[in-house]
Amino acid sequence: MSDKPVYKRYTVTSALPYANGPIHIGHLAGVYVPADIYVRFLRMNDEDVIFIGGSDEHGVPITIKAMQQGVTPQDIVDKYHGIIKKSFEEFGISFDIYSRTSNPVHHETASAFFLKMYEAGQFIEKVSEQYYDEATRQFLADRYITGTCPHCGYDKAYGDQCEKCGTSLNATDLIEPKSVLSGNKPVLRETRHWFLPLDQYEPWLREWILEGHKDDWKTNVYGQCKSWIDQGLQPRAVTRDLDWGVKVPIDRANGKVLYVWFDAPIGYISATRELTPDWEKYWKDPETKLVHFIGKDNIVFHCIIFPAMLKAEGTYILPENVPANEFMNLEGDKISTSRNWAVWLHEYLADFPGKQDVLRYVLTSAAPETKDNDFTWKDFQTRNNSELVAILGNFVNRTIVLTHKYFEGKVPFQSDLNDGDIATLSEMKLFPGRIAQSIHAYRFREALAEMMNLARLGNKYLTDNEPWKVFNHDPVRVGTVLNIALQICAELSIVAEPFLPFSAAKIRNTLNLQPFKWKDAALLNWLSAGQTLNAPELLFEKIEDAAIEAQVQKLLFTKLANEAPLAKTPVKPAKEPIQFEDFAKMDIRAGTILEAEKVAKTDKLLKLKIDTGLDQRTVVSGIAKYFKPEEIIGKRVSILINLTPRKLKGIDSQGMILIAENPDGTLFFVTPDEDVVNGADVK
Ligand code: B3M
Ligand code: ZN
Repeated sequence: MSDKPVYKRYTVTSALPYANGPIHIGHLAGVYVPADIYVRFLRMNDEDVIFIGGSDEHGVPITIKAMQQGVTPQDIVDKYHGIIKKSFEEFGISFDIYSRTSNPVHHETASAFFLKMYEAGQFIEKVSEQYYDEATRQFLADRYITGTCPHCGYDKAYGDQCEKCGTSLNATDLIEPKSVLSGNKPVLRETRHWFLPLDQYEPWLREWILEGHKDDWKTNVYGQCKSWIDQGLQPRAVTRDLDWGVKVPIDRANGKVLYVWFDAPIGYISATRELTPDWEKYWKDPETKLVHFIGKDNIVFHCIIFPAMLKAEGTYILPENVPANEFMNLEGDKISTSRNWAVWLHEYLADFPGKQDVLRYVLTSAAPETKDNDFTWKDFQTRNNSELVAILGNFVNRTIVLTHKYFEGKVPFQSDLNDGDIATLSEMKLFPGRIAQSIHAYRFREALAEMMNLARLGNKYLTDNEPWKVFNHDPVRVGTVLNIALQICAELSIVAEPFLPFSAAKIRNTLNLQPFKWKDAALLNWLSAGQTLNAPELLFEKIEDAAIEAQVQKLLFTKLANEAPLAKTPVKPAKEPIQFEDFAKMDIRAGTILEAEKVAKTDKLLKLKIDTGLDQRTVVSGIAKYFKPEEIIGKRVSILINLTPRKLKGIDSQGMILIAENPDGTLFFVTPDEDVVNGADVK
């Protein structure tokens, strides 16, 4: 493959995260770090590239969260848009624009897009039956409805998708559907919606994807597309009965909005319009390469639905590639916002300030490029300590420190080269091309590994030449060695830039270099003799066991908190609150069962004689099914003694003994401790 791109410019998008929660390592590993590496690399190649991001501020998860918190959806998206945007900035995700779909320009763009398709007759208008909640008087779209997945039996599947098995669902597929709003079983009611007839695009999709992108799309992406297409595509509703979203711009659609997955990808276009008046060339010129970075759960939307929309609209280019990643798990478990099973970026930075590049490095080395992968804190520590610190940091630091020690911080002369020097210099030349090739092919793990191999080459060069042993008898030779080692540092500052932008800048600062272009990476003489260096800056530092244990501990607490309620059998919900006076009216005493016998002609009742400390009285209790009379004689009980006596089967019952009932129906006495005497007050 050649390094030379055939396109004039690039439009690179990254999935718009829902503004209903902060960002975690899964987002970063799957989408934003790879997209950022790609874009930084293209910029260093002087490509005309725009990098588009933004918050997805519509959709049911947002309105549900607002409802749960008693605030407006706008409050929710304002809050999380701010948090998300800040996290991206802190981690050096270098968007040209980070926009949001609640912006007016987006509403206009999405509206116009729909209208153009509508006027060209590209939707099917259909009255169909949808679930409706009679208690709250509204239709239940997508996540407003939950139930059991017909495919895997998971009982918390949503009306649009089962998160357990990943199947995309229609609400009417769910077994035992339930409204999220009222908890009631919804009813079916007729409502009018507009559908994108995806089935009509099938022949075109087959040709465009299954034939056209067989060799250049990742196998995971291609495979998912093929399976969608082979299963047969169905018309898909692009409108919803909701009041949060982009209003459907036709009169008869009063009160309906566009389906979030219709408007969100148009958000890429809106953001570009917001970025530049010259936006059209990034979306309409066939010499522009459009690349979508996404996670695997968004493949169908970016490879099938959005392209069908773009094709239908007619004036837009199509994605040239959609390098979707699989999922990053955390310590063996799927990352989950609702279970708080995640490493949140803002929390990471609070615990590891200044270590953005460490996380970028670890997430790229373990990126889920072809299959799901696991993030573990142990691995994080090892990669930091044995790779970043021991290889990259150590090499750069040794080189700079030795230069300060032997040559007063000035780049020494390169004199006669021996075979080892020549071999090293010619090897150095190969790295930029190899790394570029991997980046062009979206193989970022491989590209990063090559970058580290350059640092390894540097370390080996220093170790082979041992300048610290040579200086005494041959300072000129040491000058040559350190000159070459410094050139490797300079090369590293260039090729590390897409992956580790903060550290690359530190190396440049130390070497007193300006940012380079990628093509300069093959120069080999970035530093001239006599140039002054700055003092070394700390690139990476060892992460101690205690810091890692603290993170593992934090996750352990999360796990315990998640498991505790699951371990218990469901118990009865709490009753209405009462006042203390209500409780204080009850006179409960510790007592002992003296006699017990079955009440004739019933199988439920036992007649008990109880010593209450005040008297011996008769109580009739409905526990005969659970206790044999002979077994309970002598048992300690708690007894309510001031309950108005009542007659049961002709016997006066003068009180009630307290029983604890398990959710499975088994009964137990509420037994006072043995030191508690009969008649003691229970309160
Ligand atoms: N907000 C879904 C997600 O975060 C969605 C992506 C939209 S990209 C146009 O998985
Ligand atoms: Zn399922």
